[in-house]
Amino acid sequence: MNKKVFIFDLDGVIVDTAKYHFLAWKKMADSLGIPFTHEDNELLKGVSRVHSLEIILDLGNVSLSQIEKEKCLLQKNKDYLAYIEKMNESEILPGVIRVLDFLKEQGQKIVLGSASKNAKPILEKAKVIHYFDALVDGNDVTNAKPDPEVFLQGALKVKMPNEACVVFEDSLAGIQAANAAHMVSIGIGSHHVLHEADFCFNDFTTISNSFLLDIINN
Ligand code: B16
Ligand code: MG
Repeated sequence: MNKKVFIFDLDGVIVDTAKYHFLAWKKMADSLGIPFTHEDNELLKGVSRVHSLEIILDLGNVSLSQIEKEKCLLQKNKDYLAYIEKMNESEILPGVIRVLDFLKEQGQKIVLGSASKNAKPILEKAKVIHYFDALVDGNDVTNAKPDPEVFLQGALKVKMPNEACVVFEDSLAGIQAANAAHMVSIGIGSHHVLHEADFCFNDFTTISNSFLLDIINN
């Protein structure tokens, strides 16, 4: 049996936490008088917490001292974690469990590659942490996507070559990171946004077992 490593991004791939990031950032933006829309929130997908704050401040043409920024980041994460606290497995995106089960049955490695520093508690809340052979998250990396570091570390953790890795991602920066790592990139979401992906699906319900077998065997 051929063995591949399937690296899953978290937010927007396994669970839809973007709505909670939005609510927490929106509260902060409101407090600073910065207009912040759902469309603006799209700019933050796959982007680190610190960089997300910079993007929002730029949107509002607001500048803050380092101490004020730290305070905003702490409060935003506190508000975000309050939403995560109430999360459960009902928030896993459609088709994800079927694909995880199929890959496990096929003896494939499963790794997390996320920019989030909250990845572990989210996987625990969603009751999917047992599927993973290794986790790489925002606490482990110094260079954010589109830098390939997060995925390269994932391959290293399971001692497999980069060329044997397949990445599921919902952000363009994540697809670019997978391509830069010479891994197969599979976009989850709009083809229009994820046009640099090797393959693209609207969601996991449209990924067939035969497609996965082709990936495993090629
Ligand atoms: P945290 P992913 C990313 O996770 C999110 O897409 C992005 O919106 C968020 O700002 C980033 O994690 C950092 O998250 O504040 O929890 O550390 O998509 O790479 O799994
Ligand atoms: Mg994501």
